[in-house]
Amino acid sequence: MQRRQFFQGALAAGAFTAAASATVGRHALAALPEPVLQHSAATAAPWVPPGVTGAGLPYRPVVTLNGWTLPFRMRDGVKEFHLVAEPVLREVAPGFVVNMWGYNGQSPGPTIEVVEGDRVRIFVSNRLPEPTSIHWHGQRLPSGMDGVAGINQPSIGAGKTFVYEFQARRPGTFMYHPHADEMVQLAMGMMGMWVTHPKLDARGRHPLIEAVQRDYCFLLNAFDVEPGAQTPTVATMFDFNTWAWNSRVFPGIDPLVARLGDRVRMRMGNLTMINHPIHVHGVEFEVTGTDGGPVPRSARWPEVTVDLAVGQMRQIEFLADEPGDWAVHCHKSHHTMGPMGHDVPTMIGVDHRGLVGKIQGLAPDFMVMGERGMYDMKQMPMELPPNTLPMMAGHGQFGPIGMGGMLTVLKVRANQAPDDYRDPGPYAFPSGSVAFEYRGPVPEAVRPPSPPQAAHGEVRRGAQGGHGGGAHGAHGAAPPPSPATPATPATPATPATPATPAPAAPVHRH
Ligand SMILES: [Cu+2]
Repeated sequence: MQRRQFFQGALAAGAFTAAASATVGRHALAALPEPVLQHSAATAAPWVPPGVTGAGLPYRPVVTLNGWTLPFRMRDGVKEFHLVAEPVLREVAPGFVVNMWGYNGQSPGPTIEVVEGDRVRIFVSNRLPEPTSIHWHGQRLPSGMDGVAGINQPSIGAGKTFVYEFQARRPGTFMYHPHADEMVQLAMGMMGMWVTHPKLDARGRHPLIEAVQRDYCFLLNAFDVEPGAQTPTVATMFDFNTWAWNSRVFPGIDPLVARLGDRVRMRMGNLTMINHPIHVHGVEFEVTGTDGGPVPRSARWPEVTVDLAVGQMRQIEFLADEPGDWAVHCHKSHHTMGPMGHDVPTMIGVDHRGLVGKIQGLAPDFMVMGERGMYDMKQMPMELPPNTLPMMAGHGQFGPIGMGGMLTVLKVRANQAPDDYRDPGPYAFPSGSVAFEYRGPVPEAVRPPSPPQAAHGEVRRGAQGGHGGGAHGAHGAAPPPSPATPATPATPATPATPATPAPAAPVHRH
């Protein structure tokens, strides 16, 4: 594959961790645009198209979390893109690389950004070992462009290239993915986002779509990668162990950075097999759009969590008016864990001191959950199999972070420059503004009295509705039975008698 530096100008916006190796080659004037490939999993600079943009006016490009935007070329007023479906090697987090299928060098594929009204032509080359197709989720288009193999078109055989062409008729957040051997191809990471920016009125406005200062997008996806393995198990239906945003897991997910006072949009799509309640700390947001389009203003309400069902997209917006570091995560606690947190037996309350060492003598890989929970595992120097992550891998300025998976940090800073997406580092908390340890005396907790059975260590036998006879009672002269003594009914005829005396029953103490 030929690669040449080309879109230097677009990337010169500069303030970025890694520039996309965006290139266009010598076939730029040939029938097929040479595919642009990406070799980095870092968040690429927002891509501003050079020169004419077809139907579109200038727009604020999106930032794809740990992803990039696919450059196009203009040809006779049509925006031409070239997607290549191919096996890729995706770094899911530092030290964890997975064999995936994706587009143009990465999973997910690049984001496609166009403007409402644009005429778009997408060449799709299949370098997979099996047929594929692309469905343009949510788009208004001619039926023959909808991409369901068998229904709308023949599948794209291995080695073949198909052409899709349609007009981007409505603005919004969309996605693309195969509709051919879906179980395998989605489980392997084949998906991407599509953003159609709105056409604005003469004053540069849209009645339902706000101008924002930061516009982030990402897909929710999941993989089942056996610890130590490198290829996902594609038959898995629910029991995934790698819960990802754009095929990355925390701490591999870049932060969402905002300047204090910025209006921020997040566009999210769910292509896993289960719903994800995405929770944003620190601010309230509104859902301003779905795959169906912008939400009418009268139908918006404040939220701090939005549930993304399978196959749904949600576009949320908020004012970043609270400086600090704020977690953004899926609220399903299993989805903020790394691969090594699954299939661990519950050992809370079990005293297994000394047990691990003995068992490790026989099975060196043996681990158990701590008897005080799993928090300690974050500090435990565990030897992991190669190519996996511990269940909780992150480290913050106050110590280990008890989360992984679908998590990142919204970093709101007063001194972040406009359009600067660089990670500003940990928040400098104003002195006296962080929760702290209390070191004074702690009063004894006042607890409600325990039930009589436990309190007295005495179990009344045969007590029934206040008629309990002394003959059956456990008398004070006898040693009190242990709390474990079963409350055996005196007669077989009253098995349902509760062990706890009715309120009227006298307590016999002689
Ligand atoms: Cu989730």
